[in-house]
Amino acid sequence: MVLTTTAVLALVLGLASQCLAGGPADLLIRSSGGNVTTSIMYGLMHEDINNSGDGGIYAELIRNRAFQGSSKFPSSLESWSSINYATLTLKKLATPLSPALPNSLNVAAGTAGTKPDPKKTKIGFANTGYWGMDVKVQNYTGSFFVRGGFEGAFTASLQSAITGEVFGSVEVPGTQSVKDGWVQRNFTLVPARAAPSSNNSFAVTFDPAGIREGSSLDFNLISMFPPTYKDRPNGMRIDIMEALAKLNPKFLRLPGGNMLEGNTIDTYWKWNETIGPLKNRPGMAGVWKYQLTTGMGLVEYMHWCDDLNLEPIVAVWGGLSLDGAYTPKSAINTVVQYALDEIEFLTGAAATTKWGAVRASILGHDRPWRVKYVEIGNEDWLAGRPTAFDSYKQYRFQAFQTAFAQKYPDIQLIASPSVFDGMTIPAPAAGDYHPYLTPDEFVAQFNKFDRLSKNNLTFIGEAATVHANGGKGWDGNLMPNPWWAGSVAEAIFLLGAERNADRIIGATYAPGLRNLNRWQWGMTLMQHAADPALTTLSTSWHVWRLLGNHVITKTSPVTHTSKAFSIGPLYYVAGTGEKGTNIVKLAVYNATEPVQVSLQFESKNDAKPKAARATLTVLTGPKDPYAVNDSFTRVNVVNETMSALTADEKGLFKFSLPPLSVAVFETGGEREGGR
Ligand SMILES: *[C@@H]1O[C@H](CO)[C@@H](O)[C@H](O)[C@H]1NC(C)=O
Ligand SMILES: *[C@@H]1O[C@H](CO)[C@@H](O)[C@H](O)[C@H]1NC(C)=O
Ligand SMILES: *[C@@H]1O[C@H](CO)[C@@H](O)[C@H](O)[C@H]1NC(C)=O
Ligand SMILES: *[C@@H]1O[C@H](CO)[C@@H](O)[C@H](O)[C@H]1NC(C)=O
Ligand SMILES: *[C@@H]1O[C@H](CO)[C@@H](O)[C@H](O)[C@H]1NC(C)=O
Ligand SMILES: *[C@@H]1O[C@H](CO)[C@@H](O)[C@H](O)[C@H]1NC(C)=O
Ligand SMILES: *[C@@H]1O[C@H](CO)[C@@H](O)[C@H](O)[C@H]1NC(C)=O
Ligand SMILES: CC(=O)N[C@H]1CO[C@H](CO)[C@@H](O)[C@@H]1O
Ligand SMILES: CC(=O)N[C@H]1CO[C@H](CO)[C@@H](O)[C@@H]1O
Ligand SMILES: CC(=O)N[C@H]1CO[C@H](CO)[C@@H](O)[C@@H]1O
Repeated sequence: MVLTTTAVLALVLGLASQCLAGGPADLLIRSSGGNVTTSIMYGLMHEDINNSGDGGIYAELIRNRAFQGSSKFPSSLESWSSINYATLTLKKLATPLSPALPNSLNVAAGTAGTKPDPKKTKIGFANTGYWGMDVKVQNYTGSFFVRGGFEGAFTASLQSAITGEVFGSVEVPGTQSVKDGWVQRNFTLVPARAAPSSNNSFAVTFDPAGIREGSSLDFNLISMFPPTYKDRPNGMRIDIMEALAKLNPKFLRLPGGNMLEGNTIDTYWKWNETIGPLKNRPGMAGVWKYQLTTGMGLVEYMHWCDDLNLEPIVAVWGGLSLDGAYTPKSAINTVVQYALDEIEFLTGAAATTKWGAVRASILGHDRPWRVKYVEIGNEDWLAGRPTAFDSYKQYRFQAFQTAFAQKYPDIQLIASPSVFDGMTIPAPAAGDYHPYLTPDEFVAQFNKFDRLSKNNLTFIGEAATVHANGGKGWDGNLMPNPWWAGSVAEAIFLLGAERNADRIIGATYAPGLRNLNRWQWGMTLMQHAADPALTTLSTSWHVWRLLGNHVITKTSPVTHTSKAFSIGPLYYVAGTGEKGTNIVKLAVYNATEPVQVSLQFESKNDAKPKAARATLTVLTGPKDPYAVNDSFTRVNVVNETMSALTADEKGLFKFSLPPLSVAVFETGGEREGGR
């Protein structure tokens, strides 16, 4: 960032604040006016990109656990290897485990010509996981299906992928002889000691002499989980969920963006194929170059909402795929019905609705969820434009709106384009705006939403700074990581959204997560690998966390008496919080000197405002605004300081904010701060 001409501005500013010292406040927070906010301003969005789902927040350790495939990503033995010269073959049996999982692994003793280790009697297969597996002294809950008569026991173990050292193992009883039948074998494995690194693998071995039918055994759905967040079976990784919880999010946009659309018109995210037992889930061709297990399905997303107390923003398929194909008008009602069924599956009464009954039978209980927000599609202005977008404007969105108004009139619908993408959104629906910008562009959008009319409710379902100032395009100069100047610019954009939080439903960074071993998209809130010690929180994580942890429920108008503050270098929003506190969020951009701030709360009556206390939390970054938290080293370049402030006898709070900083000022509580 170049800060040449701003030196002059800072000089002027310095003078201005000196003039004001002891005088009236630069910022006067009004006691009346303002708007009630949606109170769900900060939330989450998840897309299975770069193994952020499978191999990411979804805690499954075994990669390619059920040999799922598609025409785009054919079924394979990727991530599996043979132990002691066993012959591993991918098979499509006449009696598969289930119609959803037609492929399985056939394991036979090594064929003639190979040289099994004479000291070893057991053969088997090993899995390397998603670039390793974290091994600690804790419960690993596993299961596999096996077909074929066998006497003896299987050994399930966790071992080093480098030295072969075994950290823990468990004996799993063999199968009864069930001709052509599949038998599930469950186990709990507790390693005797922790592994020194995460470069470990999981293995299943057995003595081939125990095979009673033919000369081989078949295996499928080989799965193993470490302890999960809130102990959910088929659940989420604890460290990642904890880092997300610290953001104090209020909503989850699910199940993703491009992933919902799918690559082709018949390979969209089919909610009905992501529910129920894992053996009934075929998986799908992902849109980010890998097959998805869909182990993290619709219900798992809802559990995620339950566990973090999030408002689900359920995106339903809108009849568009990434190749630009879209559903013709004559068939749109089928697509609408499919979405209505999904909402009925989530919210319908078990006793009186078809899909509510399916939910009850799958989950074993009949509690329906409450869904207040439904988004129709994802970025319908983008793929296949202009004709696909025309179809959305002409009949696709309308068909959903008519049907939902009839069946679910209380649900707030969100169109996937926003008014800024060139769609007139028919009220009361909202639009979805996805800015991926440079820092300067974000800062320039500080007052973008001031001009939104009440009828143009907007959701910011994705946002991130992706290029340095002057950068453009998706293929060249994307930044490799969030960086401080970009994160500050995001803050300023968010303050602009919060100023208008009666018209902005909420905002979320995207994408949120990425596996460091599949670095496809630089900008993510958090990065992770198999080893939880490598989970890295970006500069943006720190900024979004600070802003998200001070919830404004009603905005307060602010008047500024210093002309220099009209638009930059200081940006701010004020309001009252959940507990009646006064909150002012501030950020400084493009200044070379610290900005002196004095702020005051307007008194309702003429009584002399009493002295009050507040806490000021300030985030600053490294000297180099392009420095990032180094992936794999967990270096945190964001510094947080908290200080206690006391107002002077006139009720003025005075403080200084460094260049490129983000701050939250919050008064002590009810009746404090001169209210
Ligand atoms: C809501 O906020 C906007 C922008 O600050 C303001 O113009 C408007 O008067 C406010 N509305 C109410 C009802 O206070
Ligand atoms: C694990 O170690 C093996 C053997 O040294 C190496 O080939 C592999 O790349 C390592 N895997 C990871 C994820 O580090
Ligand atoms: C494994 O789970 C059991 C049962 O919940 C529990 O008693 C035990 O402490 C756990 N073991 C470890 C190592 O966490
Ligand atoms: C294995 O565990 C699953 C999930 O908890 C359970 O549904 C199944 O009945 C168990 N199978 C056996 C054979 O114990
Ligand atoms: C899920 O729904 C889609 C769309 O109606 C349908 O094509 C598909 O066959 C369904 N899948 C299953 C397993 O019923
Ligand atoms: C920041 O300062 C630079 C250099 O003066 C200027 O080009 C840029 O427009 C400024 N950005 C904003 C958002 O004010
Ligand atoms: C963080 O800020 C405090 C207060 O200004 C300072 O004492 C400390 O050295 C800073 N830490 C880092 C890592 O910059
Ligand atoms: C830009 C835009 O689409 N604005 C819309 C805001 O809402 C009103 C009322 O629904 C529309 O008439 C505008 O077109
Ligand atoms: C599957 C895939 O596209 N993975 C990408 C993840 O990111 C790395 C690093 O940019 C790429 O090399 C991979 O191709
Ligand atoms: C990749 C990168 O920029 N890493 C930086 C992370 O932060 C430390 C401390 O500021 C720097 O030394 C690294 O260069």
